[in-house]
Amino acid sequence: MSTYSDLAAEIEAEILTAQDLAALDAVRVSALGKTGRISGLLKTLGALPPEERKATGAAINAVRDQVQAALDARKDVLEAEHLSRRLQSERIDLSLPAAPRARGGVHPTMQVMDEMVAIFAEMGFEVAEGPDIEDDFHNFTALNFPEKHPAREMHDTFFFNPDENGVRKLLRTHTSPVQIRSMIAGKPPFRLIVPGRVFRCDSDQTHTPMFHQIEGLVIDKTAHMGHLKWVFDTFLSRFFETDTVITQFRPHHFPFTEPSAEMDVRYSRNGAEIRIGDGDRWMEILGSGMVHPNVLKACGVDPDEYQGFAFGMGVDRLAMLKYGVPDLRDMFAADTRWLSHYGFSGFAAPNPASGLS
Ligand code: 2NL
Repeated sequence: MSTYSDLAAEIEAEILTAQDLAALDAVRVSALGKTGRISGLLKTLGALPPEERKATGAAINAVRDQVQAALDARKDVLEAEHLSRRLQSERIDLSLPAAPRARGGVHPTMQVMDEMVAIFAEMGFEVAEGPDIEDDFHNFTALNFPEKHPAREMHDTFFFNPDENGVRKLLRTHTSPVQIRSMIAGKPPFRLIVPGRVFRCDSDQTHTPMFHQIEGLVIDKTAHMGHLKWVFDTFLSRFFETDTVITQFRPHHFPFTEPSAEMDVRYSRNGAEIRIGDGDRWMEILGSGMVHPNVLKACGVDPDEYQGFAFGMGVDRLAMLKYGVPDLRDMFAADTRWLSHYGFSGFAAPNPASGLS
């Protein structure tokens, strides 16, 4: 019996001097492990006379329980010490300034697009959006493109491979399919503004295969080009923040409008600096016209009852003009230094009152 209490005292002393969890575990293995000292004692039971086994076994088990309890208690102490050491060493000094984190910004093109949409929305235009992947009907046929129009051919349009029925989907070449879908789905009058990505198989110093457009559509009983001129004079003076916008229509041709016109705006140039609102040069700014009766018919709108105007302009070029970016390729280069110079905080929401500036 006294051998057992000596052993228990010896093991308990080891437990109390174990300075960390690893040392404590080594004591546990040497006492209670398969080949440990207490397990060794249990193995000697078999050699004892049967009448002694019960009492001896109970005594050994009591030592084992005592050792286990001492191990558990020491473990609690060591764990608590370990935790408080970590809390000390990993303490965060909340008075230190936080390290600046890399933050995303909004690309100038998207900011300009949002700002343009905000100006039109304030004039009463509804914003409509649609898919990038389109079909021949919505991108061309409904817009009065003749069957053999060159814009349908490979050099201008990205076509997908034909499906099992021989139907080729395409990447929309303008945002007009969205107006087509809106007219088919709704009832006139329509006042729509349609911002979005468009795609053309074209890539050089002044063309990228993906670019951004905003198109507008007004269909009512008496809407005419005079209204369009007011809309644009108002839009341009807000967008370029000047009261002296002068515009002109110049005859043009689009399959989807009749008559068609491009609109130019007066500007001055001083070296690299371009100013809208004064000077004696004309800059082409958008395409427009009265919606062709065939387009209205294709959308279930009666051209004897309704008429209206439509327009389209490139957002990327307007963004370059507004922010004085000289090279279109910079707009698409994804150079983060350039973006942090021209980009805007995600919180800088544009609005018609103050724009972005
Ligand atoms: C340009 C020319 C234009 C339109 C787009 C349009 C849409 C429908 C019906 C008629 Cl659904 N027209 N859109 C009209 C005239 C010009 O864009 O040069 N864009 C950059």
